Amino acid sequence: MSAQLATIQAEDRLRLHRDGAVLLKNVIAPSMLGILEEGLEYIESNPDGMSAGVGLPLRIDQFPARHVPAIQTFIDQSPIAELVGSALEAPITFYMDQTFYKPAGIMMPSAWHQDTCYYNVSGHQLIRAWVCVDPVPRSASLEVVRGSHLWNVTYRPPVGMDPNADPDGAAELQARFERGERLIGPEAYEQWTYFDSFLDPTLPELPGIEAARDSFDILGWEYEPGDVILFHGHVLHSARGGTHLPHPRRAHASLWAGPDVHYLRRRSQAIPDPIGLYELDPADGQYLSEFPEVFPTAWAPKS
Ligand SMILES: O=C(O)CCC(=O)C(=O)O
Repeated sequence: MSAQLATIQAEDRLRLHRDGAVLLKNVIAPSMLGILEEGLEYIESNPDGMSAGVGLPLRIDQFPARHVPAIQTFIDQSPIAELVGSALEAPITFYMDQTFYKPAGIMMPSAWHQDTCYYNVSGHQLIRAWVCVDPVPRSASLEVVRGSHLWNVTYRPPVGMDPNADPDGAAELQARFERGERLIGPEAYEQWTYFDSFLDPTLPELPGIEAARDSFDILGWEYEPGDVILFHGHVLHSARGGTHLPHPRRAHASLWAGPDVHYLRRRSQAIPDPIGLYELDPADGQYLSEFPEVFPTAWAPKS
């Protein structure tokens, strides 16, 4: 990391573990942001099977680093892995990444949700690193419900097939789950949408946070390029819509896992497993570190 950039401090760790999120100021160099911007622009005009929101004012791509070399370079060469590992004070591995591309104009909201329920993993050491190449006012930036990562509740993802609207489809998904299948298979890499998944009726519905904002302790920040927001995979988070921006809001979010993160087949799975994991057929409870060919250590504390 170059000398002028900031590093993780004890206070940052405290905020991440206590509040579920922390804003790190001035930790990414402009040259790295330039590489990320190149990747974000490339993917915007080169959708693949995992570009769920094409044509909408919110484009979300899954696993973009797989097919965009500039984004892979950003993951490999930016200080993100070191920042996340230093925050956890533990070895970490890369799990997956996403891009959130909102064009200039009125910003689309990103709905309140937790991240964990979308993926076939569980554990307390799941950390997101959110980086935007554009300045973002508080009114369009990421926000979290402070401390909600410690509520010990997994809410239903706000996307997927509604069992009330399609009882036969839901019964089939339920039967497949009971047979021990993953509900999102590797074929999703060819063609995928958020609506292929199951609006798991066994999980509690999300509280109506947006309609009752004053009832929740909502934490958010003005964001400047060079900053990183680290947040816990289980924290409730969103980005507000409605604000007009004269420039796009182009963000990349990577998900990193520490030693306690293990496989858990979920009925609410909405995002495919990392592709290399399918053929290894993990069992519930197996740690990601048991699959080093898919999850090599990206950063570890010096012993
Ligand atoms: O950037 C956004 O609007 C939402 C980001 C998000 O939900 C995430 O990184 O998990």
